[in-house]
Amino acid sequence: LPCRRLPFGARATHDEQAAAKAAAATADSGAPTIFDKIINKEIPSSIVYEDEKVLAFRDINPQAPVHVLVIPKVRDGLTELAKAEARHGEILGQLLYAARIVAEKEGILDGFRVVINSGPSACQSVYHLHLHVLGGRQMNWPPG
Ligand code: TR5
Repeated sequence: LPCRRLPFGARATHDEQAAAKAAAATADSGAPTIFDKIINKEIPSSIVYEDEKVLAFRDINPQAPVHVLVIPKVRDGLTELAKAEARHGEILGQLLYAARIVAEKEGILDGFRVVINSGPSACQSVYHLHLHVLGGRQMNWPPG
C-alpha cells in the first residue's frame, strides 16, 4: 500500500489519496541524504540540542506542536533501524537518551512519543536513522 502523508490535523481527501498513491515509496539506496547537509550546516535547521555524537532539530513538516528529529552525526550504516547491528548499540542508546533531553528542553516530559519509521512500509522517507520526538498535544493510539 502507498504511504499516506497528511498535514497535522487534516483528513485525507480523494485527491490527496490519489497523490499519495502516485508517490512511490522511497527505498534505502545508501546514498547521502539531506540530513548530511543539515549536519554540515550547509542548509539551515532549527537546532534544539547538539553534542559530539547527536544532532536534534525541528522537523520541517511538524505533525505536532513539538516535532524534533534526533539523528546520529555519523550514519555509519544506520540508514534505517532495520540495518542496526550490535556495534550500533551505544549510539542507539545515546539517541534515545537525547530524545529525553529534547523532551525536557521542550517542556513535554509529562507526555511525549518517540517514533522510528523503518522502511517503505513504515513511510520512512529519509534514509539516515532518525527518532521523531512528538508532543505538545494529546497523542492518540494506535498511530496510523
Ligand atoms: O518519513 P521519515 O520517518 O523518514 O521522516 C523524515 C522526516 O524528515 C519527515 O518528517 C520530514 O518532514 C523531515 N524533513 C525532511 C526534510 C527536512 C526535514 N526536517 C527538517 N528539515 C528538512 N529539510 C531542510 N529538508 C528535507 N527534505
